[in-house]
Amino acid sequence: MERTLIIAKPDAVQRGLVGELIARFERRGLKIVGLKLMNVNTALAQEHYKEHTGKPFFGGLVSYITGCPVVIMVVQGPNAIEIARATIGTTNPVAAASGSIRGDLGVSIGRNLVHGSDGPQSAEREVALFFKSDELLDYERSADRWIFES
Ligand code: D4T
Repeated sequence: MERTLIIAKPDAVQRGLVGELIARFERRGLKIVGLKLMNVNTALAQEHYKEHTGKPFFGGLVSYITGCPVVIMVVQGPNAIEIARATIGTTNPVAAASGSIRGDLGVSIGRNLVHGSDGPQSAEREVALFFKSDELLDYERSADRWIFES
């Protein structure tokens, strides 16, 4: 069982695609265990994207993610990280497969709609950046945990 951080980025919020994005993760079978609408401040954005510090697109990326509200989610399920990344599609929407969020709804790498953690360590780090532990549901103890049983 894994948890991963998903961000519906400012362009997704502005384009009214939050419901569409949430629906795709839900329909895929992942369970929402945390959800909030928020403004990301510069310090949080720089921390979240710290692996990209110094890259040519870093400044634009930080101003983009801090410019308008975002919707942040934690989704959970077996292999949630890889499944969420496949649901999202490759970083550049130009190359993203049809059927993925970016392949169906995106056109530009700088406005690629959605973020998903890229591995177990980044998922753990990013979930902790955006959520306190008491803001997350514990599905393994909840009444509908049966949905993940095989
Ligand atoms: P995120 O992190 O937003 O889910 O995207 P990815 O995991 O798919 O891609 P990434 O970390 O390599 O890039 C982070 C973020 O930076 C933007 N970006 C990236 C950009 O504007 N220009 C670029 O050349 C690259 C590589 C898009 C996503």
